[in-house]
Amino acid sequence: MNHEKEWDERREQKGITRRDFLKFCTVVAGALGLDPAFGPKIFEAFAAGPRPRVLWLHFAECTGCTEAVLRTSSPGFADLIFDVISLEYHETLMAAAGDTVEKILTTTAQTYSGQFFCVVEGAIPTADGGVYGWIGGRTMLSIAQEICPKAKAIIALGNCASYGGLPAAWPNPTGAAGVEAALGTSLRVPVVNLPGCPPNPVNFVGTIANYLLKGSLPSLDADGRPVFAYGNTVHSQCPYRENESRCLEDFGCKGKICHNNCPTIKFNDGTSFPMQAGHPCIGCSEPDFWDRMTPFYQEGSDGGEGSGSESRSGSDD
Ligand code: FSX
Ligand code: F3S
Repeated sequence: MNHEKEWDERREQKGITRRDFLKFCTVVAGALGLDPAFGPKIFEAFAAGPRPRVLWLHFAECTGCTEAVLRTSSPGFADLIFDVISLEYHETLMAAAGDTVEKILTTTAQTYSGQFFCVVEGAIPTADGGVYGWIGGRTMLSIAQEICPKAKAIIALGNCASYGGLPAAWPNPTGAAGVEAALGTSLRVPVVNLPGCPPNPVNFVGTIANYLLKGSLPSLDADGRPVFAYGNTVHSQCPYRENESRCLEDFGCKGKICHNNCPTIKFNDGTSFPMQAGHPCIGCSEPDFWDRMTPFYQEGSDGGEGSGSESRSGSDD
């Protein structure tokens, strides 16, 4: 059976219509800054196959990045995402555990060396030889040192994998660091950082789509983030710029110094984003955000009752 037919059947078994998938591809095209007319091209790129192989590693984290991918509204966003990649290893989603799956990780990395994407979630504890983080009797550091250099490219998913995130907050006794910092300058594999706590799954799929469409990784900013998603500040895309009753700057919003596309792509199938729900931006897409962006909240200039109170009630647009 050819790939497109097999893919079509699998999609239909999951109750995802061609139309659903096309709609999703149009959202991805929008995230990539492409005209919506590119939606069908992305659709074709995913359908043409083969699906890119992915080994997905979990290190020091809250697993919110995977949860962000899984806990989304219908049509099954997670199904859509996991339909565009061939997921060979993912500790949260695998039913099996123990020696058998550990073997899958090492043998797949060996067999497909240079051909798979390695998605990393979570920071890597590096202090004292990495003794502060273990999985299956090995340090997270040694797993990363074995698997990551064999990848075609590494996608650091979330702020923890990108820059250390919460585990690296001061005083960082475990020496937690993002993938690039933990593996050092000897790492020859390109790393795409997709920060956010959690990151937007659309930007993850956009990165893969960019690769399938152009055969290359997206262009990155100075902090290793794709320009298509992180090229502008949150504030510059925020619909509440001119609306004092909704703007949350007085309450500590970091939208002016944080780069991400939350207001345009939104979360949960385009439903909402933090400021729309009345929550200030906490700057979670920037390096060292726990040290640089805290306190996340501040009392409003009128003691908390004036500016922004309408949005804090959770009212919609
Ligand atoms: Fe970090 Fe992700 Fe925040 Fe949590 O895997 S970016 S703490 S949402 O889970 O790593
Ligand atoms: Fe939006 Fe006001 Fe924050 S315009 S990004 S809520 S500062």
